Amino acid sequence: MPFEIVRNDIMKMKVDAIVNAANHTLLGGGGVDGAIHKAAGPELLEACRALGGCRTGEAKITKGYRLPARYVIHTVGPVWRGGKSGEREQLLACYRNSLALALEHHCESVAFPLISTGAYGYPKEEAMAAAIEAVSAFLLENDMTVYLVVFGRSVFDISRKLFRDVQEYIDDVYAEEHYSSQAMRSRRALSFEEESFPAEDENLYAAEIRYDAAPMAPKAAAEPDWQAMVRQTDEGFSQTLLRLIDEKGLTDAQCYKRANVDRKHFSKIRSNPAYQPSKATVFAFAVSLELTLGETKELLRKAGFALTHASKLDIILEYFIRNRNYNIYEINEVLFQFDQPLLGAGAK
Ligand code: AR6
Repeated sequence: MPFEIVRNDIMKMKVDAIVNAANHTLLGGGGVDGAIHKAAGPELLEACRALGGCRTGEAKITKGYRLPARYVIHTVGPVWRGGKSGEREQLLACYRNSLALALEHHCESVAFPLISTGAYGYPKEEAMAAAIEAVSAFLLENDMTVYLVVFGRSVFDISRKLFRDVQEYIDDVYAEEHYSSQAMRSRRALSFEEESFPAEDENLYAAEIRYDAAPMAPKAAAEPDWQAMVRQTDEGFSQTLLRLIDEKGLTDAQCYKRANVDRKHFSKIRSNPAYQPSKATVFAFAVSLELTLGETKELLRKAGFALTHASKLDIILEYFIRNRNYNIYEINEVLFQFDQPLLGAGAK
């Protein structure tokens, strides 16, 4: 589970380190800072006194004392002054420096609050984007499980335009699905009455057929390689995945990191030709390999699934793949907002 966005109280996270949104003094305050000091006990304050404060963007570490976490990483986020005073760079530095300290202390899991988005006034949408950027860059180079912990649903405010676009897409596809199933029902009724389909009724299926025939990989003009095709038909999910990784010129590590899948999970897939992934895992690899919609359907089929417009998860993924947006963290933001399972992180 390399990166997960969770809705929780950071104090409840069972991780090696939690990050504190502190101030320059490191001597406690309100918000997350107040809650951490209260739960960790006076020993934390003692340890913080010895640190001599902390500058904006920097990070310092103490033990967790009475907290379940072994460590607290204290970082000082920027105060929002309109965005033209280097706030974004400072916020990115908070995440980078905190993660570097966690790595130095051999932490396998870290939980961050949305730094600066409370008392310091940083707009949540932009703070979330910066957090995602810093954490995902770090995870491309390092193995760690990182949680971004948001407090309450309204805090999780994804890019409004993206959200609106996805919502419109879902509405359109649902409408179309509804129309198709109505058409299907009337057609079934007809067939029951007449025992056969009138030819002119075929266009009732047009919408569905058009979807199924959507973008496939361009076909080569040359004779098909039948042996290769037969070989590919027999392939299971794992074999297909490994072949695609090679074809796309990726290493295994690049592929599973981009899929937000951890190494252990990937090696299970690798070593078991009969591995049965969840649908979300198949989508995670489709995104990491930047597959077309046609290729995605094929990979789903290998795992025993079909792309369906009856599922929001499928429609959302279809939206991103059609728009060739393969940013898994952005996709996960949207899935989170729509209460759908996230890709990679924690999925089978
Ligand atoms: N778990 C997860 N998130 C939380 C929790 C919690 N228990 N409590 C609050 N948040 P803030 P800042 C969210 O104000 O903006 C302190 O006084 C909260 O909704 O804690 O960096 C320090 O001493 C918000 O989205 O930190 C500093 O003086 C986010 O955590 C100053 O506040 C951060 O809110 C730092 O301000």
